[in-house]
Amino acid sequence: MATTPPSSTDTTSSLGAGLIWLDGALVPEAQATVSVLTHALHYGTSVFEGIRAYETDRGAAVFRLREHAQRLLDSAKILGMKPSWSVEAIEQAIVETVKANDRRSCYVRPLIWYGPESLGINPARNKLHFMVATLPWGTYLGEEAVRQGAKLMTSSWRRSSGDIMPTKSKAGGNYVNSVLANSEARENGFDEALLLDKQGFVAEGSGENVFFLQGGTLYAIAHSVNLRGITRDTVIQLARDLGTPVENTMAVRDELYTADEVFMVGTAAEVTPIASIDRRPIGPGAAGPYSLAMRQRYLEVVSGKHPEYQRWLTYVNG
Ligand code: PPE
Repeated sequence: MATTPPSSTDTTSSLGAGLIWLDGALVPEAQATVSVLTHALHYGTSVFEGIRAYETDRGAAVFRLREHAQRLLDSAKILGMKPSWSVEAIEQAIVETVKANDRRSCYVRPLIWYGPESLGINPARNKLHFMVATLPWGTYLGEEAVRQGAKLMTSSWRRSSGDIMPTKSKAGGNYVNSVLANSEARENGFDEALLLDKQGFVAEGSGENVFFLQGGTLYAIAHSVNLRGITRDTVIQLARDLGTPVENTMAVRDELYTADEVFMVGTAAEVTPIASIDRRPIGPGAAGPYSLAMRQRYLEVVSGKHPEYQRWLTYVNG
């Protein structure tokens, strides 16, 4: 039966990304397409970042750009990729893309991936490509989850261990683990998944790091399989500057059940209070006061309201 092949634009839905940086040029979203034989599409051989730019009094500012650009290159290095882009070139592409789309605030998604030069597992002959997209993106787990606290479910999927997947790399393939855990939680009526390691220690959310408050001390879940969270680092510094004692810790899930408060952090999730885990209310079963205050503080800092944290902001208009 003769069929008409769809044109590339028929299969491209618009996410409102506008102009996308693709290998050195800004192209409209509908034209920023790749071959179906792209190595990364078959084997997950890509590395990415999630960054946010926020509206400030001086126009859009990218939050902690250097740390994100450096982590992108670290992720590539872990996979054995040899990108030719410097950290400065990556930063510049990001700033240019935010500027070109005249964004006041947005989510920024850079991606480095192996192209279609050969099919088969070994990527030695595949070229690396680099793109940056900027998207309008609101609260990650929904407005209600932020206001009332999100409902977490311990996932039946365990966090990949470091001897199976390179979990410090933000590699596309690693995210199958997160997709499975998050989908399971959503299909069961929860907002987000909490992943444990094989021994039952709390690792992280499908896309967030975890904190809990107990007796006035803030505990930052520390687990070597977790992504080195930039928001986690930000929140630790903000908490210490506010005089809250902070400790890095491993924890099992029942320590979270009985905590005074639990919250999750990430570039997309920002600071999201947790109301319940596995249907057990955390504290009063609503967003806790410390979590809400930290969320507020974080949103002020990222939008340039506190001069002492200006070093974390890159203003796209200079
Ligand atoms: N753990 C994981 C597994 C993770 O994906 C993220 C970010 C974090 C922790 C927090 O890291 P940081 O953003 O540096 O504070 N998750 C990104 C992807 C979200 C998505 O849906 O895609 C993000 O928040 O941008």
